[in-house]
Parts: sequence; structure tokens; C-alpha cells
Amino acid sequence: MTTCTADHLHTPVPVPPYPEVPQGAFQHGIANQALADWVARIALLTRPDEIVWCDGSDEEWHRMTEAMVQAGSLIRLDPGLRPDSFLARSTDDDVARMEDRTFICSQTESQAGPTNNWRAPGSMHAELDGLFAESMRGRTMYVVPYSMGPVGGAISQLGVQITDSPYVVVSLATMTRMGTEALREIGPDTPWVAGVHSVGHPLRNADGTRREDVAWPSNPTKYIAHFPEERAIWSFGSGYGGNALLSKKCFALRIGSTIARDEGWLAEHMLLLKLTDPSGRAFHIAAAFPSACGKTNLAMLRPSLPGWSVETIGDDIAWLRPGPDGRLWAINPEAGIFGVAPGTSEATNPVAVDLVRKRTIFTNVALTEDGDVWWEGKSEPPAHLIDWQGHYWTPASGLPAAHPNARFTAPLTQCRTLADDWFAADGVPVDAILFGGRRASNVPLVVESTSWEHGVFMGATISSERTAAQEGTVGELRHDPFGMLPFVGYDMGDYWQHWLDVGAALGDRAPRIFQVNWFRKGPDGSFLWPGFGDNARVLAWIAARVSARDTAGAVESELGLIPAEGALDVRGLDLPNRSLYALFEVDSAAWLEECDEIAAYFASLGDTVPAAVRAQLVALRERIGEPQSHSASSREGGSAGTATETSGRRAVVASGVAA
Ligand code: OXD
Ligand code: MN
Repeated sequence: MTTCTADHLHTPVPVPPYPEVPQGAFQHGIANQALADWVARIALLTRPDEIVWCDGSDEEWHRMTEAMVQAGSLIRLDPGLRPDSFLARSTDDDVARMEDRTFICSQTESQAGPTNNWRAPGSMHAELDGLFAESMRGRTMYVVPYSMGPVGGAISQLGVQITDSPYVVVSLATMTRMGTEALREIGPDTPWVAGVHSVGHPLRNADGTRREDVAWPSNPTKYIAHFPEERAIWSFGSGYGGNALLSKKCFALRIGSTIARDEGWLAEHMLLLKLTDPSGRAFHIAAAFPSACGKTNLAMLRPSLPGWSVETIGDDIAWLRPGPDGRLWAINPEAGIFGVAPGTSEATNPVAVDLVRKRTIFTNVALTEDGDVWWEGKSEPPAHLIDWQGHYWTPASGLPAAHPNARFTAPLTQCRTLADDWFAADGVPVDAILFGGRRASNVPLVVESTSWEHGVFMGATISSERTAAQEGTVGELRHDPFGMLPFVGYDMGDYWQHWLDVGAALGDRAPRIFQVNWFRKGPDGSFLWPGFGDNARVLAWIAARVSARDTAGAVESELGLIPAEGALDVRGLDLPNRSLYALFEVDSAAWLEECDEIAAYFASLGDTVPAAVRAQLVALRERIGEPQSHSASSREGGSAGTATETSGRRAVVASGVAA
């Protein structure tokens, strides 16, 4: 494995003594010379007033949050209502991940592939060196060592982020296993991923005069640049979320996916949960969805089915690696939750509501008059608030009080449904993988793939309605393969091939793959499926399928295996037969259109799309055949009998499961 060396920094200056940089003495427990050299070189480039090595202690967290309150960059919430909790407000040009400012700087453009912005590493380094030059004047440069995954675990990896943002430091303390213990793991030859981050707002001008600080420093020029060959990330100008907490999307997914490709494992945008059935049998499920499509809610689901339980292991990222027993093992590399606040309530996610009751940093939510937080969907709107931009707000203001991508950052250990497995150094064996998106039409509630290749096709063809987590028009349908469109650190077709290769290596020990969609709508535009706790009904069917040796509980449809008569437990649900039918309906005309659309998408990705994935599209088209005329009235008629007249195979489902 490549280690980060000083050569990667392209700063031709030698390293003179810099007071806080240990010069070979390693008094901070640094046993890695490349790390000490790198810190010195970044300091020489960025010229901070001081360098602080973060230890990850509680004392450090309290000291830093208090200093930020004093400086006006955090607002302390009422300690009685939300102990140790704070509100940060960003500027309105720094509110989400910026995919158009995100670059993969591999040696060649084709290595980055058509879904990534590419820049040649030399030219990007040259530009970044110019931007970072003296960018930390007047500020403290923090050196933040961290472990992704349990320190020393078989799947875990190490990283060090340099940043001039104390907000980033306290967030990383929550989101990762940060501090001295992680630093001690970095031995003389231990690989680690380097992250350099500056908000780009120095506090002293070139002539030495003082420049005012602001509550949310940032820079109009923004870059989030990845150097896969160097295993390094450079981020400039933004302080927000995935742009600035480099452990998350930048390391755990973009650089992580390239490491995973090289080493034969998977770095994925997946939640991880433990499902236990009434007999006590446990199943581990990893599920990939695009951003803001309900991963956090699913990871913290309260099953509506008696006797079933769901425990949380992760809500955003999973690293999955073939274990010594030939199965796929997974960890959540993160230690905290950076969750979307709007829409989170006692009704939708009581576990998350409880999780943020203390020691939480809220960003861009509204402030109540008693010093608590509020966001759309939390409760009835209060009569007045201070909105996320610091302005007086009433329900008549006509604008959201919280930004739609407002977030909370809280430790996973505060999650009352946290599974003990989260602590397991080497992770958990995965029984099932789910792929989902936000689709109003076409995609059924649940479908099981008939092979690993078919499952890879399901992942490759996820498309989803755009949400506020990324910039762009909310609601627009976009392809988001594996929920990883913004996160694959190399060519998309090669990434699909890598999935095929991992499956081939796992052979019959590979987890089963399913596609789910909680968001299908009926003709009146309302959701067909209740979602939330009732999604456990789908998980229960998936668990039954994982336990089944044959096709028990499933029947074939054009898209794959769907629940057989009586196999999906819908007892107690107020779900008319016609809705159940519509949840599984395969409209052949619409699917033929979707096939054309998928073919065009594959063509846009170029010739690295694997033949096995293309073959799945051909096979799907053949299964769908000629468009069938399903009249709207027969669909809406919705009795089991009506369904039988339109399609023999689907009839089994529609007539049976409602019983
Ligand atoms: C996230 C995202 O923040 O996917 O998790 O955008
Ligand atoms: Mn995410």
C-alpha cells in the first residue's frame, strides 16, 4: 500500500524547525516520519500562528466549543433543554456538498471516468498550493488523527486531517474515533490517508494587518480535490459537512473506494443494521440509498411487527470486506451521525430525536425563544423563531425556518438502538444487501435479485429523485448507481466490474441482493406504502428469503422475485388490495421506456460498463417483452380478481398478501 510521503506535497522547500512540529523527537507519540514531515510542510505552506495536535479528549471538546461560543461561531443551546449542545449557522453559499467543485485528480482522465470532474494532479496541486499559501495566517492549525472503524480493527483505516476550522475539529471528534489512540496506531510504516483543509479566510493580510473573523469563515473559491494515487485529499474554501469533514465522503467513500478496489473490498454509501426475528435469529443488512432517502430512518427503525427488533450499526457508510470464513464482513467506519434534521420527529424517527437530546452540534436549524432548536417537520411551528440565517421568523414568513439540508452531528453511542456489533473490532457478517431510491413510479416495493450479477444491475440502475443534500433541482430524477454517483473515486464502469469481481470471489457465500422502494405513489399522488415502522414488514420478508433454501415465499416477476401469496405480512395495515397491487405492478410500457433510458445512460458511461451488466439489460427487456395494456380502470379497480385478469404472475401477489 502507498504511504503518504512528503513528495506528494509539491512544496519544494526544506523543512526548517517549526516550533510545534516534533522534529524527530516524536514527543506526541508520532512514530511516522512522513507524518511529521507532512505537518511541517503544510505549516510552511499555510503559515498558521500555532499548531495544535488534537488528543480527542472530552476536556478538549469542551474547551474548544466554549472558545467558539466566546468567538461567536457557536451558540450554546439552553443547558437544561439540550446539555452540551450548540447551534452553528453557515453562510448561504456554503450549505451542502458541492459536487461541481469536487474533483478526482487521478493520473488520467479516463481513470476518473465520465461521472467525476477530473483535473491533472500536477495542475491541481499547483493551483491549490497557490490557494493554500498563507491561508492560515492568524489562525491555529489543528492536526487531527483519527481511525475509521474500531482502532486496530481488521477493516479499519487511519487518517490525519489538518484543518484551520475548530468547527471541523469538534465535528470530527464526534464523527470518528479521533485523537491520541488513533495517532499511536500510526507506526513507522502504517498507511494513513492525508487530508488538508482550510476555510480560506486568513486573519492577517499579507502586510500583517489584522482581518476580522466571522462566525462562519469560508472562501468564494471552493475545491474538494482527491488524489487517489497519493491517498490524499485537499479541501479549500468550504466549512460544511462532506466538503470539510474529510473523513466522511472524501476518505470513507472516494479515496476509500479506490483503496477498496486495489485491495478487493467495498467502500459503500450504506447503512448497516441488525434485524432480529421473534425466535432470536439475527440478520445483518447493509442498504445503499442516495443521500437523504431515509438511511438514518431505516437504520433506527422501530418495527411495527411484534417480536421483531432493529438495532443500529451505521446510518451512512459501510466498509465490507471478505473475511477469513469467505463471507462478507462489514463495519460502520464512523462514530457519529451527521443527519438531516428537517423531517425528523417523534413520529418519523423517535430514536434520532432521543439521540440529539445532548452533546449535539446543530447546523442551520432554527432557534426557539427558550434556547432550543426547531426544524420543519419536528412539531407544529412555534409562533416565532430565529431562522437558520439569524432572522426573526414567523409561520407567515413563507420561507423554511431551517435550511432543508440542516444537520445534527451527534455521537452514535447516544443512539438507544445502537447494536453491540458497532463495537465489534472486525465487524459483522452481512446476510443481505439492499438497493433503494426515491421513485414515485415503476420500482416495486421489494424485489429480490436472481443472481449476484442481477443484483449488481439493480445497484447500477438506481435512479432517484434529487433531494436537498446535494445542490441542484429537488425532485428531478437522476441516475445514482449504488447511491454512489458523487462518491465513487474512479471510473463508474470499473466500479461495477469491481462489484462483479467481489461477488465472484465470494461465490455462494455472497449475501443476497434486493431492491426496495418505499416511495411509490398512486394515481392521486399519495404514497402507496406507509413506510417507517412498516418497512419492517419488508425486512421480515427479506429475512425469510435469506433463511429459505429455495424459492419459498417468492414468485417470479419480470424484474426479479417478489413476495408470494401470504409471504409479505400486511396484517393490521389499512392497505387496499389495489394499493398492494400497484406496489408491485410492472407496467411494461413504462419499463420499456426505462430500459431505453438505462441503455442511454450506459452509453453515456462509455465502454467500461461490464458486459455482464449490459447482458442484464438485454435479459430484462426480453422478460418484459411487448407492452401490455393495463387499463387505468383495471388497476384502480384493484380487487384481486381484476389483477388476475391483467397478469398471471403478479396476480399471485395481489390476491394473496393482503390476506
Ligand atoms: C450525507 C450525504 O451527508 O450523503 O450523508 O450527503
Ligand atoms: Mn450520505
